[in-house]
Amino acid sequence: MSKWWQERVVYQIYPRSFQDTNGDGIGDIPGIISRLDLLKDLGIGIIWLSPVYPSPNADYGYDISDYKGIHPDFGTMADMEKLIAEAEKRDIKIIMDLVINHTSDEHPWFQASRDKASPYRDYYIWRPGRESPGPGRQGKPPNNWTSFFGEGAWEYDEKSGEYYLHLFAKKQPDLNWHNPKVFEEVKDIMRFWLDKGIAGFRCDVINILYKTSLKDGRKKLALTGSEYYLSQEGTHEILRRLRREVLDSYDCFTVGETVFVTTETAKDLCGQDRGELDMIFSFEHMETDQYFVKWFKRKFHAGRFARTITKWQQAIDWNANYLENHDQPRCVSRFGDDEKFWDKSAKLLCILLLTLKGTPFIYQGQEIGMTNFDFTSMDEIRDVESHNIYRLAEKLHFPARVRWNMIRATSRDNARTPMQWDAGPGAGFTAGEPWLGINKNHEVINMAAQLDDPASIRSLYKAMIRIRNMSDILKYGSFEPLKITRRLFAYKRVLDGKALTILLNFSSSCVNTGFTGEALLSNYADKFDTDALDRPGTAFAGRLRPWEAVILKAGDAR
Ligand code: ISL
Ligand code: CA
Repeated sequence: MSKWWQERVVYQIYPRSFQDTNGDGIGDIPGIISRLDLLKDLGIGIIWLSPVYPSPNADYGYDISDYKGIHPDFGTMADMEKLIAEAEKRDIKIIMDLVINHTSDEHPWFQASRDKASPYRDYYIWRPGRESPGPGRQGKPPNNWTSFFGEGAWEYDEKSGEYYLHLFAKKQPDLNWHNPKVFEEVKDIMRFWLDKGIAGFRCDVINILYKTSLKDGRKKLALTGSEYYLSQEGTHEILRRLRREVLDSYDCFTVGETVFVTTETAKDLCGQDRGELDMIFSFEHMETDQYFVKWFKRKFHAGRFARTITKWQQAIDWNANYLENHDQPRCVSRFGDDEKFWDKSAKLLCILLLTLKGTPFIYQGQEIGMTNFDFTSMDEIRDVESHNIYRLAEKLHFPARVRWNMIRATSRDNARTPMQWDAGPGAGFTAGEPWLGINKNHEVINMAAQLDDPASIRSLYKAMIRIRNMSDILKYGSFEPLKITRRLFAYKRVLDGKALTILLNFSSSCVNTGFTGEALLSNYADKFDTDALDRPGTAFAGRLRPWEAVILKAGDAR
């Protein structure tokens, strides 16, 4: 009944920022291999590797120019094969990023496709300009769609005299999923990696593949046109066919990154009877601290956050749970307190993530409580999205201070600064000049400082991963909300008459929860034991200290 990918915890690696071994300032595959023992020690069972394929890096690997190669910055195919083998020795499976909504404009398919007579023309979505008075005249873009990165979604190509669609950066042309040849190419790519021993895929923006029409969309603040491509039936059909024709022949799983899904549309993408994806990343809990788009920040409200998590826990059989990834600001800076209660709030978020129902995904650095960056200007930012949005805000006459605050709070580079291994000048990440600035707080927040400290954030992650791996209640128990206020998130996990109650205080003051019982684990402990759930606990009278998180036995309420 249960599947291996429900029993294991996933760790996401953003290779560029994980571990450099040759001093070029860029993380590489040998660096990942050198850290496998440490990941094993943490207790993870699956690695999700963000893209390592050749790419001109307009979007750092999410613009792929060769799906069957390895970017020389990261190493060679032999390094990749060694990584798969070394991981396997340690019983760690690897899933790779599958980016098939778009390619790089430097992919040979796209280069060929710029020629109208090429057999590759139809691999992409080309249209003549509107109101263009004649051949060779550019005219206006074919429709009013806007891209995820804030610009228009069409780019004019001089060579072929037409526009191509790009829902992300202009160096990321969208593939044409109406073309059966595209489908066959992707099947071939998937088999190539599965045959090498990959255990599945994280499928990038997978619910926007199929565009039903290229009509003008209803004008919106962001993503005008999305009604023609979000979770369309054509996409469902593609997913079912990829499952039947490729994935079913391997012992693997898929997790889809699905944008703008509701609990209802999500069920169609990952419901067990659908034969599409095994689980999905949804975004709704990540949107609870914003107004409409992520650049308009709204004060974090724990109640709103907890209600959203609860809704998804109850609606979906098996969620892909996450609080961080390479696109999101650091969770301790966002949902916790990265100053006075840095340690306790990072630990509270650890307990939340590992006690929810579903597969937990931990992002590199989260296990030591890495925080948002401390950059001071746009010159230090590398992310294309941040630069596009900054320019757009400039066009809209937003004052410089407002623009910078938007970027500072939301930039994807917050999560992409190099991994903080130690307090040295290159943070143990590189002996050279890092491709992206290292947070100055690495002198305090780093792996070396936490590894042997039994009370560290990292020690709690290690203990909680083992506890979850051993606990059927935490893996398979139902999720039942108990109480949600502005500060308190209380829920129960129940299996075969046994229960655990989880109490989380999302505030810097004390909270009376109204729950009493036997506390098995608290983030205030000075060491974290993996057998915490099996030993007698201590009496809990109902009061949580600032940012305290407690797991109670049986869940005796009131
Ligand atoms: O960053 C975002 C969330 O706040 C989104 O706009 C993001 O671009 C979207 O979730 C899609 O993300 C994925 O596809 C992009 C790539 O830039 C991201 O890194 C990737 O995770 C295009 O491939
Ligand atoms: Ca390197």
